[in-house]
Amino acid sequence: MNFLPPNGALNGTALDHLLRLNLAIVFWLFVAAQILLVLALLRRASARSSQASATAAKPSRTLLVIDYTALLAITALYIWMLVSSHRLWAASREQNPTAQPVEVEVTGVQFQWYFRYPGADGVYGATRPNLVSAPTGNPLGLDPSDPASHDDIVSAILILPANRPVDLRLRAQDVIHGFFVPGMRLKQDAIPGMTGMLQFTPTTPGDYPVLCSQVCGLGHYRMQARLRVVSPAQFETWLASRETAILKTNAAAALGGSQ
Ligand SMILES: [Cu+2]
Repeated sequence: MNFLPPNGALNGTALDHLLRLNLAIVFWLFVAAQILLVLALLRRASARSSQASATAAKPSRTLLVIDYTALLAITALYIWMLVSSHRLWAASREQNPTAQPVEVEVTGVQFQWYFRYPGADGVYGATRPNLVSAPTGNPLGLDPSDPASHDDIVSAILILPANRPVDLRLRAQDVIHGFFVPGMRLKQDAIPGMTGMLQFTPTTPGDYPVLCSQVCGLGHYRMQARLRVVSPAQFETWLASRETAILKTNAAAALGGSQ
């Protein structure tokens, strides 16, 4: 039975495996706990009905040893679950150290996701909260006085090349949003005033929904975007076309300003 959406990330299969294993472990622990609970109730009921003395109902030494051994085993199991999941999370960073990562900044705003690419200079331009103005085409508040901001690409769709590691910077403008891409097995909160980091490697081209997993306001239900994984060549073409469009807009603005 597969209850998960199709996976498009490099470490998705390992994450799915760990998720299923952890679910199976906690399921059987739950079943065992219920059985023990019922057995304890039955034992107490039979002791009462046979009018046994209080000493007879006392747990034996063997039972105590079994109890503490089980407790230690369960603690060790939980520690193993914690360590194995953390190791897998950390491994996503080291999967392909030779390939140059794609850098994208993700910003959550009520009720929209914005994706910013640093452009040809590889540097994110400065942003100022007082310059934020979605109606005039500056939803992130890019500061035009910072030259590094001139080639920054702001997009409503997240386009990424297949088989290249991705470094995401997570930000939020207003409230806590949850960046959630089920198809990439990614989920992390975007918190105002903090920059979160997230790494993954998309492998399978296609479209994947980007959701918000935190109830962030009345429009939370429509806070959806799209991740499109394309071939490296298609990605470069898209980047170049966006760069050209931005340079044209900048040139037109400069011309308008000088007149
Ligand atoms: Cu949200």
